[in-house]
Formats: sequence, structure tokens, C-alpha cells
Amino acid sequence: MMKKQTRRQQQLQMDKTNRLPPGQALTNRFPVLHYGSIPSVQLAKWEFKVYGRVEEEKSWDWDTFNTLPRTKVTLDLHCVTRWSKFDTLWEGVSVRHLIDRGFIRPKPDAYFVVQHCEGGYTTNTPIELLLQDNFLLATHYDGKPLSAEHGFPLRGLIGAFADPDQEKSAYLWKGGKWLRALEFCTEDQLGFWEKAGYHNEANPWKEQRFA
Ligand SMILES: Nc1nc2c(c(=O)[nH]1)N[C@H]1C(S)=C(S)[C@@H](COP(=O)(O)O)O[C@H]1N2
Ligand SMILES: [Mo]
Repeated sequence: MMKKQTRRQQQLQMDKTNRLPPGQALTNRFPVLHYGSIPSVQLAKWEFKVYGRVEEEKSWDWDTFNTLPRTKVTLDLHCVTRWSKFDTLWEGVSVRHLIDRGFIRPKPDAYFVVQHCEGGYTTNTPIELLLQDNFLLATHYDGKPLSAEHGFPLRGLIGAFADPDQEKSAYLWKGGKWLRALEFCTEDQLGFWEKAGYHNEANPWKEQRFA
């Protein structure tokens, strides 16, 4: 039987295979981080809106949201507070799939997207980041519905693939927990942490923590 690796050994392994961004440490826990309190969301009243620079605004209730095409993805998470968690399994809806299948039709001048959350948290990204396979509108983590503290019932989630060259990545704050809307915009609008001095691009491989 193989001896279980210590956290330190696991971290060295991730470093050797170029999966540990600079200044990060491996954790096997799943820390909870957010500003403010955890909202208790009632699914019967929940709705998800898509608005701004789109051909047609959308408002989906929970049942409708669950009829959208679904996908699974395994990602490494990198938090600006210096923890990284590897090989996490997520399930939910890909924004690119929604656009490819006409559920969302961005106007040609939709260059940016703001994620709007319960309680007013926002975060912004270029539209390209949301179209990548490492961004998900996630409903499930590790085969189970999201817990309240990790964003039930829906969160934006950005992670990194095991191959760091595969897609551009971002620190975890670029995914809004308790997500309620996507706003497509022509101009970039800084979100909650971005206004507070966090880096607008937030690429963990470039250690873009603060502006
Ligand atoms: N709605 C909301 N989403 C949020 C935040 C928040 O304060 N409110 N914090 C962000 C930050 S700073 C981080 S690091 C991640 C943490 O996600 P986790 O608690 O699932 O680890 O959520 C992000 N999404
Ligand atoms: Mo964070």
C-alpha cells in the first residue's frame, strides 16, 4: 500500500508539475471566504437574470435554470489569500454552451460581464474569460449541491486546468457566490474587490493580487 502523502509532499508535487502558482500553498480543506453574511436563498423566489448588451434579456426561475445544458469540469482553485485547492470537481452550466445554443445572445459590443450576487457583491471580467471551459455557473461541488457557505444554489466559478498553459485563469474572487445575474457591458465596470484595490485581471500565474 502506498503511504499517504503529507500536505507538504503534495504541495511539492504540484510545484514540480507547474500547478502551484507563485506565493500559493496547498490546502486539502475548503476555506470559506466572503464579505458580509451568508444569504438563505429560497428557490421558489429565486430567479437568474441576463441583461445589458444582449439581444434579449432573460429571467429564469430555478426549474427553468435546471433545464439548461449541463457540464462537469475538474479545476484547481487559487485564492488571493494564498491557498490553492487541486482537482476539485464542479457541475453546472457553461456560459459558452448557453451562447453556442442561443440561450444567451450577446450583442457584438458586449466586451465585459459583471456577475451580480445576492446582497450586492459584484465581480467583473472580460467576456472571453466567461467563455472559457474553466468558468462555470456552478450548482454542484464534488457531486453534491453547493453548501450555503460556498454559494447555494448557484455561483460563478473560475479555476485552472492541470495544464497551466491551457486557459487563462484568475483568482477565486472572480467567481460570485449566490449569483443572481450576468450583466453584459460595453465598458468595463470594477466589481467589489476590484474597486477595493484588487487587481482587475487577477491572473494567479502573474501574481496579480493587487492593483
Ligand atoms: N457573493 C459573493 N461572492 C464571493 C465573495 C463575496 O464576498 N460575496 N467573495 C469572493 C472571494 S474574495 C473568494 S476568495 C471566493 C471564496 O469562495 P469560497 O468561500 O467558496 O472558498 O468567493 C468569492 N465570491
Ligand atoms: Mo478572496
